[in-house]
Amino acid sequence: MDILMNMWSYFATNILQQPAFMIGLIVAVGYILLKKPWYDVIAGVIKAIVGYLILSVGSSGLVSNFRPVLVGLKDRFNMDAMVIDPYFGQNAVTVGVTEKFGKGFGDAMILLLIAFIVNILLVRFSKLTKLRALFTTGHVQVQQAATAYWLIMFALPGLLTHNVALLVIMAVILGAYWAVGSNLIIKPCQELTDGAGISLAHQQMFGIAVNTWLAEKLFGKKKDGKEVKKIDDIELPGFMSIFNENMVCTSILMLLFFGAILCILGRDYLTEQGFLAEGASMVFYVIQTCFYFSVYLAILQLGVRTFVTELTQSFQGIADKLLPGSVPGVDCAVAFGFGSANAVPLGFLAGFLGQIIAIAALVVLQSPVLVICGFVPVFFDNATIAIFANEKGGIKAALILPFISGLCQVFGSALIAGWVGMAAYGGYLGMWDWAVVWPVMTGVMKVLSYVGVAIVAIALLAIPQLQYRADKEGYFLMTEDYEAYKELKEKRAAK
Ligand code: ASC
Repeated sequence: MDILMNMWSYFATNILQQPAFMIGLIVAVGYILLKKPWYDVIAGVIKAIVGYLILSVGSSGLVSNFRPVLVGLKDRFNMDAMVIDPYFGQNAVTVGVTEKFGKGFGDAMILLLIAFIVNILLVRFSKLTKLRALFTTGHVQVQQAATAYWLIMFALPGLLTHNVALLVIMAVILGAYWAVGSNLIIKPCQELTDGAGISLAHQQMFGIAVNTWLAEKLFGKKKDGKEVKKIDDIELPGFMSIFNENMVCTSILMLLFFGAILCILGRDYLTEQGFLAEGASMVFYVIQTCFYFSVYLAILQLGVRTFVTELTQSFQGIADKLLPGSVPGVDCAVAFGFGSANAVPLGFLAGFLGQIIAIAALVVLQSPVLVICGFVPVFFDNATIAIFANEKGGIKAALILPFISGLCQVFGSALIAGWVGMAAYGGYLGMWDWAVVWPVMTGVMKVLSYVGVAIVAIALLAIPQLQYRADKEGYFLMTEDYEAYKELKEKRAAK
């Protein structure tokens, strides 16, 4: 048993929680199943791992550069507030879970393994479950397992003394959430990437589904058949035309935005914290810091281009032999390699505006829980939502929907984190699904106990059934043969 536990722990730490190696493993298995020569397998695996590591350099560069800037506001003004950010959320669980529930953090990692197995099984039996997507984003799974661990223990305190039952219930709910969420957005992902055969497995999957739907319903093609104006269709006149270039647009917007925040933080604070060297030029420090935003975005997009092709091709082996008709779910930053590049800074700024207004409302209403924007939700959620919203509803959708999403992130997080007691430990995950969907699921389970668990599980698993019913002919075709699916769609449109 010990040997097994050690093997699991080694696998979990080095592969399952490290998306680059998880993707590498998937590519290896896929190519081996496709009977590729060994040297092609090695080349593919290396490209996939290096590509994913490049993506991680981009996304962690963004996180480590810009998170302290936002969190700095809290220190600078001595605010007693909770930060909505996955890393702060995970930290709150690590610090608080023993005090609050008398449990260690270790169980959350066992929960991760069982939930992942639930995800694989649900996809393996896709004929029955209609689920087609496998979650591969390990670092996100760790953060979610930690938060789910807390939320479910809060909802079902009677289970605290029944370890096995507790873990099984958690794993079923979390594993179903992963499989159902990632499956839910296969169609918009296939449309965005023109059939790359991937979905997203992150923290705003329901958020993407809801906002894509709203974008189409509220802002989509009008009855007169006129196409909506997407971000890239807009030709800006005169000097404004420089904004059409993504790198220029992002750099200028970030210079205005983060430049203002850096100035508010002030030279003294920045030097004190070690961001700015003693005696260095503040002007050039601000310019360089803000331009790094575009640098990391460019790196991130290079990473996406490097590994997505390998993953798409190799996954065919897994989809043919092991998990029929399935696709891998990957990091939301992959969306930044597709669609309109300018949707990224615009969605971010619209979401930020929403969050700031929501925070001001919490202050005015004297809410017992105050919130500080975390960089990860405000950027990665809202930029991703803007990309999908722009595809269906154009620029208006790409601005308005992330704005509303910013409101949801703050209000939803304040509500749930205050209620379950996580706010007292300084952080909550704060991403869209965890600010909107999980609070509802937690509420249902808290009020109805085991009946609530059954309702949540059944409701989740019913979603893919409804999706399948809505398009029986196209449902599996869109993952198995996207070209044929497009023909089917054209035929339908012609009718
Ligand atoms: C998260 C998280 C990150 C980012 C990254 C985006 O939720 O924990 O580090 O989003 O995955 O690429």
